[in-house]
Amino acid sequence: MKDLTVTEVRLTPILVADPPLLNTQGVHQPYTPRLVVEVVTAGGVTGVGETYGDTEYLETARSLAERLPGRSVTDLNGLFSLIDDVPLPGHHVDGGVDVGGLRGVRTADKLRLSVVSGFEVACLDAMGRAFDLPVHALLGGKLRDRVEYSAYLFYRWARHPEGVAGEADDWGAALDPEGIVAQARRFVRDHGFGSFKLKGGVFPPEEEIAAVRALAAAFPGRPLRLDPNGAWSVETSLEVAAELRDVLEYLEDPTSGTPAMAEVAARAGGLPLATNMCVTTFPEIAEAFTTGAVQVVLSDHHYWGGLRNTRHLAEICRAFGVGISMHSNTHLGISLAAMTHVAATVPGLRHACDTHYPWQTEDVLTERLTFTDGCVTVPDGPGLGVVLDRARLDALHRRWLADDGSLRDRDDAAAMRRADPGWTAPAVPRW
Ligand code: GKR
Ligand code: MG
Repeated sequence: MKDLTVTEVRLTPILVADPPLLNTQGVHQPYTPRLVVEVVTAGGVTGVGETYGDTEYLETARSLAERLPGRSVTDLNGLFSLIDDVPLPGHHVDGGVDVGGLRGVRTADKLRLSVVSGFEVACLDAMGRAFDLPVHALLGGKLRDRVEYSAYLFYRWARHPEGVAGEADDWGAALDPEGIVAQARRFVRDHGFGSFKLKGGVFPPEEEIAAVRALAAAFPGRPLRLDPNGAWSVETSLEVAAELRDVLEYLEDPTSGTPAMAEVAARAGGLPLATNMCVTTFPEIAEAFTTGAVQVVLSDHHYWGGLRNTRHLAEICRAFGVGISMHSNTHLGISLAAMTHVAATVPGLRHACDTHYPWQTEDVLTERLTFTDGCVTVPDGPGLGVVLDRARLDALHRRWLADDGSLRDRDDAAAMRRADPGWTAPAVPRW
């Protein structure tokens, strides 16, 4: 058997091109930080993982990386003990830090677990390569051969603000119902998506209701979701729920905080609520599930500490009769592969997963993953089934090195201030 002892961990922070997608906090920066984790073993096998790349993640990852050599890549449980001893970046405290706005508190747990996830995925990839097994086999085996994703629609500008360097694309602006429907049609043409999620919280709710209605008219009977990232009050959420109940699969994080979500859920006339904001760690589950605040949890395997924890979460959801699907943020193919492997193993996955991937024209893989009929075929090759393109990785790392620091931490509000100097991200629901 190959020697699975870790001899080296390579961390490569990168900046990835991102289009000017709008959300309630602001707009995406032209480049978003991600971190690629490589775990090298004595037997010559290397595994890759990907996670958030902002400075605090990178610093925490560096401390964890120092502790890994000499341990086995099979010691996945040990990663969680190791991370507990890792010092948190300066401003973090164990209880959590208020990151401002509707995003609320970012807990130390979430930071640690997001870092662990990149290492866990890299270790699973290394194990899979060493044993000649796909990651889904290491997770107990796939239950499906394809994982369905939804088209992730965004209001967007045609280009980044004047004076901001960024990559051009040919999508044009989408700022009204016609623009959103045109965007959806392109996603269907290029990737075959069969369900649609609109990122809301950008315009007054009546405009976003009109956009969802236009999607329903253009794609009758297709599952639709609207996600304003907590930008609405309870009353506004209820008004939107009443307007769109007949066409929505679910309403995602209409309002902010578990008690407010519970109030909306109780009065939304049976329209399910989904979240990737009020249930993001295990300690948050009890309140949300016992108060009926959410009917679908969107797991981000990064927040949750990796693929095995995502499966634990899925089991807890199953026990409570709560649905499960996947959340995404700007990410590359390593994370899409990881999401696909774990999603393939989760029983009762009834909602298409989210992905930003089609918005990312750059990647660090020799071959990008593709969507057919909106689905990714579950890779059956060893490990994640993806191959790192070192030249691409180096190029995106050089971009990170060349940055003066202003893009190394994602800040949608700061990016918006380049267009609107008076902009501040809302701290309370906007509508
Ligand atoms: O990329 O603008 C965005 C999204 O708003 C992202 O930051 C969210 O985390 O996609 C996410 C969501 O579903 O809330
Ligand atoms: Mg969401």
